[in-house]
Amino acid sequence: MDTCPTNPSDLNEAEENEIEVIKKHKIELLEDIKRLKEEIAQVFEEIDSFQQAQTRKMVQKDKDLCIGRKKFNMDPTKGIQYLTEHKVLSSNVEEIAKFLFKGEGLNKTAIGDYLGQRDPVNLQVLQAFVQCHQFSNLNLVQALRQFLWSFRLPGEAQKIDRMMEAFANWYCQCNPGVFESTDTCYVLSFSVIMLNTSLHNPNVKDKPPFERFVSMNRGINDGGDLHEVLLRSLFDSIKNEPFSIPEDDGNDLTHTFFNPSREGWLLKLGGRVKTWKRRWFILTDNCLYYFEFTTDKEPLGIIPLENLSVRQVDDPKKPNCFELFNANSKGQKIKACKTDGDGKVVVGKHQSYKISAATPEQRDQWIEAIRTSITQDPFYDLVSARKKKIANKK
Ligand code: 4IP
Repeated sequence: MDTCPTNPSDLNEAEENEIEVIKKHKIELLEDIKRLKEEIAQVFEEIDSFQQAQTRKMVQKDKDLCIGRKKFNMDPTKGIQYLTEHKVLSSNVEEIAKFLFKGEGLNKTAIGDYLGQRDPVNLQVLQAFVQCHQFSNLNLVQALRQFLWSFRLPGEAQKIDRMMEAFANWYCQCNPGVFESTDTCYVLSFSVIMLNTSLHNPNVKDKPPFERFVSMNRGINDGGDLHEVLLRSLFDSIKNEPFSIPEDDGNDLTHTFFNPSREGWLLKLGGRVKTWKRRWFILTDNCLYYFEFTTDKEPLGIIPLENLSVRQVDDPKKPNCFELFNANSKGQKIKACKTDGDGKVVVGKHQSYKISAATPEQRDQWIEAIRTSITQDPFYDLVSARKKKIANKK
């Protein structure tokens, strides 16, 4: 039915009402839109500030990570402490181990130092770190290549012992049945490292043939011999390609691990007559030699380092001093020989050797090199102790 009004004034009123209603709706709609816009703006603002906070957090985390790495490289324990305190790392040992295993921006000497420490947490991290390596179906040399590349083996015998023990344990778990025991794997690992040195260190003139490598490893498999095919493959692998060792300080394993050597001018204090003499020192084969001139063939003195200790000392007259001393038998003369004024070789008269270096850095480098040299013997002792253990199982 047609509902159009017939009266024009009625029509206007109806129209006006309708217009009013439309206007009201429009106003409401505009208000709704305005409110919605405000809400959207607010949401965007919140998203923005959330993103900014996230970015700030990430930037802060990156900064903390960067600082933590630097600290770690200077002092590994302090570095890890910083990273956990700043929540870059949790204190979970697996997480710390993965961080070290990944090793981004970390100095491999510092990683080795951290892993070698005796603290219970470090020992747990060491276990977890070793288990980050995948050794299944790798022969011992392949596994050692991987392992020795992931950090720099410290010089201290006890640290090396712990690390190689952890390595041997994990290798045997990854490759059951290859060796009779972890001790076999441990001894063979050292044997392979020594072989690497003998074959590739230019200072070692007597290069061992395969037969010597076989005889070195007689009876190490819990009394039995290892299969020659296995030994041959390890021998050939090392002969064809030496271990690659991280070179944080420019040295490599073949030179520093077993045959540390160093030479340079130092001042030495006399034994009975306390005069300082400038001498050319050479550290090699676990002995310290000193010469009057660099070109001299015969040394003025030879000091075997066996059983000696070295430490930094102060002297009122000379800077950067260190001393070789006998920690076990104080007051006794150090076993050494020297050439006297008539050219005769006589025993030394020193209870300690006080030596002065040109700079604190050189002093520290000499101390470190001598220490590394001194730790050779306990290291060999470790292997022979393990061999004895195997022999006693027979
Ligand atoms: C000498 O002093 C030298 O310092 C010797 O050093 C030293 O022997 C002597 O020690 C000391 O008496 P003078 O030259 O002033 O006489 P070098 O051999 O390097 O020349 P050491 O044992 O340090 O080599 P004693 O202990 O022999 O007196």
